[in-house]
Amino acid sequence: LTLERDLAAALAAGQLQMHVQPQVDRAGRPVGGELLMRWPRADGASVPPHVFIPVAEESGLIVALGAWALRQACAAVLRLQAAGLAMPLSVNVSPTQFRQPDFVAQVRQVLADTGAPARLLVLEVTEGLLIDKMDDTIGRMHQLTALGLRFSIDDFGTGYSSMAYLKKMPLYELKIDRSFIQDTPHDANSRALVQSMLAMAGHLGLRVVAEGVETRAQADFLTAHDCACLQGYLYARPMPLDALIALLGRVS
Ligand code: G
Ligand code: G
Ligand code: NA
Ligand code: MN
Repeated sequence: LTLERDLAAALAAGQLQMHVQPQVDRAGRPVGGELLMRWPRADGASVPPHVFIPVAEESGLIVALGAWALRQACAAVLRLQAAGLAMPLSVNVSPTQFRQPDFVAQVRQVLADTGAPARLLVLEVTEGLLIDKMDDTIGRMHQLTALGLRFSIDDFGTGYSSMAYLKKMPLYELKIDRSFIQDTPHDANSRALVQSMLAMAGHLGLRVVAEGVETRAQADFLTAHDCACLQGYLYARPMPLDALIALLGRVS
């Protein structure tokens, strides 16, 4: 309860931050990024999102938090574009946020308010979104796709949903969960699963991002099996947007 109250206060006081973790292509060139929320507390301690996001989900605060995240994502896309670094950015959308009756209207409004190009925004949703009200979810996804946004399935392979949704949904991308990447290439089962996910995505025409790439051996295995995009500590940790702009400015 204290955490919930502190989080609401931090949001109101403008103390939350959005960091961005670059995503790179097979040659290691940055091609996009994922926005990740950060809550640095006044006392110097930082509360990790795997602690505060579930609290926000429980309390409903995720709706306000998610609206803020979406606005931040639009601002970040515009700032990158202004720096000559136009690239798509992904933002996590929680199931509760997505199921708000006015979610599509909210997205339309934030695009109109900010002038951010929808084609540079990717919404990351999890398989948990697909457990119920599948038709409603798909309908919304089509409405948002019509606005120009794209969808990514986050933590792919860890949900309990069937794969039937893959043939019904307007998807752009799968993100292979880092638990599979972690045990690749040394563990034969993980290797087989990653290879199968890459092949399946290829046949479905979906882009794949491998999450949590930490070692050269993992990157080599993934690129050898046609993984288009890699994200992880091997390349960069999540960082403030200014740091990314400085980094990319030096590279290009
Ligand atoms: O940033 P990582 O370091 O610790 O994130 C942990 C978890 O928090 C991940 O599951 C991630 O998807 C989630 N998360 C991070 N930022 C956001 C956000 O802006 N919105 C939502 N809904 N989840 C987020
Ligand atoms: O659930 P989601 O995929 O949105 O969360 C991304 C999470 O993964 C964030 O917490 C981010 O900080 C973390 N992360 C990103 N790259 C790496 C990595 O290479 N290794 C590990 N262990 N975590 C990572
Ligand atoms: Na994510
Ligand atoms: Mn993920």
